[in-house]
Amino acid sequence: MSAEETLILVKPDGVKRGLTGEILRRVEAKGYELVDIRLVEAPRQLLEAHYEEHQGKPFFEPLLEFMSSGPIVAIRARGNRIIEGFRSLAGSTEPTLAAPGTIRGDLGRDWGLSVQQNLVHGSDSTLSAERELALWFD
Ligand code: DAT
Ligand code: MG
Repeated sequence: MSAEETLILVKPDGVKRGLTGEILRRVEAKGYELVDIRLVEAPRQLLEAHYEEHQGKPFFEPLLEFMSSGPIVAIRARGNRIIEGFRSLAGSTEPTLAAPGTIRGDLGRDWGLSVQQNLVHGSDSTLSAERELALWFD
């Protein structure tokens, strides 16, 4: 299995709470390579494209509003099976249910809002990694 790349985002809640360093530390400690990194105030158009699979769902507007609420740290990272591997480091979508030891499980919780503010995004397949990296880095 050869190395692949994924898109990791530290979402506005993670940046605001000063957790960018802790999140990067976990990615690096796992042995993944940071290839590129940028701080982005994401325009709506970018967020709509990024989350196109969720258009029409009840949390879509709150999600875009949340993702527009502050800067995002976008990371291009590389490693063997990193797409699955980072999803595993991140933990499941709902921070309340995410396993201890994961980013969401250790550092996140439910804020009682209509959208999950769960600190990070990670691409979920090779296809979405390619698509998302092109959106955020090209
Ligand atoms: P993930 O970020 O784990 O890949 P996803 O792609 O299903 O999860 O959803 C994108 C984001 O939308 C997710 O990180 C938080 C929010 N979200 C998803 N499902 C939700 C729900 N049922 N209620 C509130 N927010 C939700
Ligand atoms: Mg997703």
